[in-house]
Amino acid sequence: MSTILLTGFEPFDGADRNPSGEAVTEVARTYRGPHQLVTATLPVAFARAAERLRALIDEHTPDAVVATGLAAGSDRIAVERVGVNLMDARIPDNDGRQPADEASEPGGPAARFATLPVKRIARALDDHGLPARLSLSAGSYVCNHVLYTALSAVRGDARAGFVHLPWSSSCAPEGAAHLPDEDLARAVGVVIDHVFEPEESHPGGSVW
Ligand code: PCA
Repeated sequence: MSTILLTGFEPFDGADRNPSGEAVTEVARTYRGPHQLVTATLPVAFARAAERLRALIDEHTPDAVVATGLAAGSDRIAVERVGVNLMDARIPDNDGRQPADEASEPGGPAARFATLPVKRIARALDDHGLPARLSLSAGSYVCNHVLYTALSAVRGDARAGFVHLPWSSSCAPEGAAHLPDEDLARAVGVVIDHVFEPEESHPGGSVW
């Protein structure tokens, strides 16, 4: 049986909820296989998030890592294609740390491509009526750091990638784009159902 490590994040930036952690908790509650699912809610703190992720990978040796986070302002589910070796924070993390122009991993490659079948996943989301797009940047905050770290930490041919979620309807700030809570949980479920499928090769560009 394959093991998937699925993560979301705690709240940050003064919010009291984070839809990614909530969607992951909901999937953990309802998932019925066929894979073994290990779930975690990561702190929105550069050092501790990476440390926790590496510890989870050491402990469970997952065959795939699917990390999720909130992209406030987005109205679509964004399947990230690349993590960059950069920490450049617009706001302090939950430990008060605000790196500027620092490497995620000193000496590491400038970028690492996600190894999930990103086009296959974006299409699957679309097939399920969920608004999806491919994204060429996960930013330079804690989500990107987690994606870059996951791609560095997985063993052998294990896959890793990141999916950014919009706000959920129940916690979106006034005027912010959002999707129904159940759609976000459903989207995370669709993603994990397709992580081991072959990638689709067709022209796609950055927008689905
Ligand atoms: N989103 C932030 C960090 C945690 C989260 O849910 C980001 O996009 O980096």
